Amino acid sequence: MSVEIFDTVKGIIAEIEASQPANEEALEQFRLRYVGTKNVIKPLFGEIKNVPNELKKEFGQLLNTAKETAEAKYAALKEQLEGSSEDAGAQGLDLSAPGEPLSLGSRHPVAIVMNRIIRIFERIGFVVADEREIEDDWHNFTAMNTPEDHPARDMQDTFYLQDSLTMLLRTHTSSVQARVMTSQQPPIRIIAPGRVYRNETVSARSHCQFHQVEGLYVDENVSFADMKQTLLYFAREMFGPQVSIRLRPSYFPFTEPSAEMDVYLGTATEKDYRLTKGTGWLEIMGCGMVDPQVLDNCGIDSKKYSGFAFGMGIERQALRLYDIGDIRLFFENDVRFLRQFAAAY
Ligand code: 2U9
Repeated sequence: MSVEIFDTVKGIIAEIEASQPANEEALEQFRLRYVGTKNVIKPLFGEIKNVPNELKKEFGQLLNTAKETAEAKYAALKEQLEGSSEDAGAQGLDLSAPGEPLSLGSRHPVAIVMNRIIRIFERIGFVVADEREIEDDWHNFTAMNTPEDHPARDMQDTFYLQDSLTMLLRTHTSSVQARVMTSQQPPIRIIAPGRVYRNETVSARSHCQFHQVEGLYVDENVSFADMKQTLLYFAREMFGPQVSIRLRPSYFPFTEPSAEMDVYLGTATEKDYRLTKGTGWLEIMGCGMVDPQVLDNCGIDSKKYSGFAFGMGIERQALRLYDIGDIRLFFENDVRFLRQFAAAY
């Protein structure tokens, strides 16, 4: 019996010490329970008579401690709560006032264009592949048929990591496809959107960082005709069902044959005339059949499989779409510029 009653009082002291009433109502509950005329400590004084004589003194002291702890804590809490509302009042704060409304953000124009391109390819089964921006030169260059003496590897073009001859900031998202091809076998149908870096002087027309979307399709019997139809579908989804496309011969180290794709927008509007320099044709991407050597480099049997690939720069498209005159605006993140773009995705 005596041990139990000691534990009860100790439990009350612990409860008092742990209480943290956050407002006046909770403080009043605290007062009623531990300090008021019907507090939980008072009736325990009546128990002194039941405690063995040799423990009476200790029990009495414990009860006094409980009482004093409750009173001291109540006084401190009261001062704290009153003080904080007085402080707020003194500073002219109205704690009951509603908060500042949060304004909705808007998507970055580069993200809007990139997401639109991604959605178009996702609808025909392409899957987004996401990878690292710091790459090794094998995935960025060697696998992509860009040998060690190729000018694209020059210090002027590529940001190498300090003191490293092999680690760099990727110069294109092709390294993503190289990583996918070395880790899985066809069928492969991916798009690789992302930021890339080139060591170029920043101006209104070019920047040391920009975004690309590249695509890759590898399977048995993939032909140039498959590529042409896929890219025609893309052009019509992006620019409208009336557009046509043309492919002009080009060169990339990783595709053979290679082509540039133009979209025919016409010259009906003044903007179309200006964008296409009066020709009606707008250049939008590079493409080609994946060079069999690139497939072999990545461990895919080029006798069994073939594929096509394409790549486009996003900033260039966004500049045209929104009639923006300076690429640097995309990277300054001035909200007066950014807040002008609203999009559902
Ligand atoms: C693999 C094989 C081939 C990706 C391709 C282009 C053509 C292209 C440029 C457009 C403007 C880059 O943003 S830009 O500067 N890209 O013209 N890119 S084919 O070819 C690949 C990719 C991965 C494994």
